[in-house]
Amino acid sequence: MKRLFAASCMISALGMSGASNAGDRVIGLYICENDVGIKLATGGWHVARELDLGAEAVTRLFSASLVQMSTQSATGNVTAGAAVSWCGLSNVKPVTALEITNVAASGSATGSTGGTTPGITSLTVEAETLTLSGYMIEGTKGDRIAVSSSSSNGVGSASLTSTLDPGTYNIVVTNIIENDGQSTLKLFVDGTFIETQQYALDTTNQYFDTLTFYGVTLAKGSVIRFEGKMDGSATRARIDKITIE
Ligand SMILES: [Ca+2]
Ligand SMILES: [Ca+2]
Repeated sequence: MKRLFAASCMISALGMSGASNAGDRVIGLYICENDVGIKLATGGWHVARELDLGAEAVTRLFSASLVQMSTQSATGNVTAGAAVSWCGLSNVKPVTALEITNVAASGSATGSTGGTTPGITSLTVEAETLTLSGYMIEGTKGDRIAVSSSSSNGVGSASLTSTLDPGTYNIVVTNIIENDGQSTLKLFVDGTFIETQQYALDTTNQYFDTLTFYGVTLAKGSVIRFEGKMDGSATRARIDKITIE
C-alpha cells in the first residue's frame, strides 16, 4: 500500500477544502475524453478533470480509484467542488483530492454494516472500447460506433465481458437515432439471445436516445454482445455508450 499512499499525498496536495465522503466506496469508473468519472456508493458521481488537475494527476487518480474499486477499500476524504454536468451525466462533483485509506491498517471501516463487501454493481463503457466486428468507430472525436457494412440491412457486433458482480441488471444503451430509418439492436448474453429493440425515429433532431434492456441476468464474466442491424442503407445502428446498473 505504500505506493498508493504516496500517490494519494500528491493528489491531496492539490486542494483540501470541503472534504467529505470519507468511508465511501468506489463502485464505478467512467473514462470520457481526458477525464475520469468515479462513482461512489454513497456520494454518487465525481469526476477527475484534466482541466482541474492536469493529465498526470488524473492518471494517478484513475489508478488509485481502480485499486479502490477492485479492493472495495474505504475512501478517506474526497474533496470536491460544486456539481456540474459532465459527459452526459448530471450532478457530477469535480474532485480535487481523493484520499486512499487502507481499511485494515486504519480501522476506518467502522460504521460499515458488516457482512460481505459489495463488489462492482454498475459500469459505464464507451461503445468505442468494445470488441467490434462489422462495426467501425466514427465521429470527429471517435466517439461512437456505426455498422460498417456496405450492404443493405448489414449487421455489426459489439461485445464486452462483464466485470460486474453476478446479478440482475438493466442495460442502458445510449444510441444515436436518425431521421430516415430505424435500426434494430439485439442483445445476447453468453451466446443466448435475450431481446430485440428498435431505435426511435429522430423527428426533432434529438440525436441521442436510449434503449433499455431490463432485468438482464449476468454471471461473473458474462459476455454481453450487441448486434446492430441497419435499416436498409438509411441507418447504421450507432451506439455511443453502454451503462449497466
Ligand atoms: Ca441516415
Ligand atoms: Ca461514445
